Amino acid sequence: MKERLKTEFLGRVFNSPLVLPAGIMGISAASLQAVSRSGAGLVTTKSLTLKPRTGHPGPVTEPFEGGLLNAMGLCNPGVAEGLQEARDYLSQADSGQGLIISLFGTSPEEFSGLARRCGDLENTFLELNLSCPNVFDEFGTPLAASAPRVAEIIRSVKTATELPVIAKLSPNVTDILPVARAAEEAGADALCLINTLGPGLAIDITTSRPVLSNRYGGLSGGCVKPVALRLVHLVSRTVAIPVIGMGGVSTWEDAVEMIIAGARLVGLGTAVMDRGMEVFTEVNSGLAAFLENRNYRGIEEIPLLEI
Ligand code: RRO
Repeated sequence: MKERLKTEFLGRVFNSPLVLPAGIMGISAASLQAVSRSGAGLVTTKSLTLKPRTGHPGPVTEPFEGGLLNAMGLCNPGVAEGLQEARDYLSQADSGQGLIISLFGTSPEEFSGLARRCGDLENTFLELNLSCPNVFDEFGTPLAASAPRVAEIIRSVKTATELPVIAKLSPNVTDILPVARAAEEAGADALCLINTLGPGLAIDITTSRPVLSNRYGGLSGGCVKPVALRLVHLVSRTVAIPVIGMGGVSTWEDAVEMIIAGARLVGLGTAVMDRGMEVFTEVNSGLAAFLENRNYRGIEEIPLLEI
């Protein structure tokens, strides 16, 4: 792995600033390991719930020009099996390969209970998914819409774990800054943004019905990149904790944009679904060449956006 790509995050040094976000190839240790081998510095599990969930019936995805609509519906094997896969992953990971376990709950007690289940893990970060846009019917508005709720959940999780806590925020709010500040004040160690945008609607013109079984789904891919860049910029200049930036990144140039906007690590999600996990190798190569051409020793020397 190229020396210049090594990136510090919350006191550890990873092989690359690139991250596999929650929801893509994050169910098994084998797939997480394969993505690490392709060059991701950190990989994230699918968001885990107390009990296994099958998710929504198909169709759960619909591509469109510029992006992808998804309403997977939080399908996951449940925290017990998810943690077994996490342990298998960790048993083979080197110190430059990080793991983020994503957790989804509906209350402070549920989140802290999930966090407690991760108690025996080392070298792991916990992500609190406060922002799934696809389970309105079951759970209502995502928690990340409310700064006080976000603070309550983070405080509760911080009492239950020593592991660093990352709050995954939603772009689907009028003002993300009060939520980001509340998360930081409550003790979040880092923020991750953005979850998918919308939700949106795709229509089947032959049936006059929604394409997705859930009717609506979150948007990801190239079309959301400008929104992600703006929010990462606003949040990263407002809080002192690091921000993991994601949303529409698929090339090394996109990754550099995200870093200039203020991201400390950069997620590639929909790009992996479009181009396979080799996208990490390609983006790492481009990023390393960029750093070398500019004589930057690492991504932290890339000048940040000042507006
Ligand atoms: O599983 C999903 O439908 C899903 C989740 Br949990 C999420 O956080 N974001 C998303 O776009 N889809």
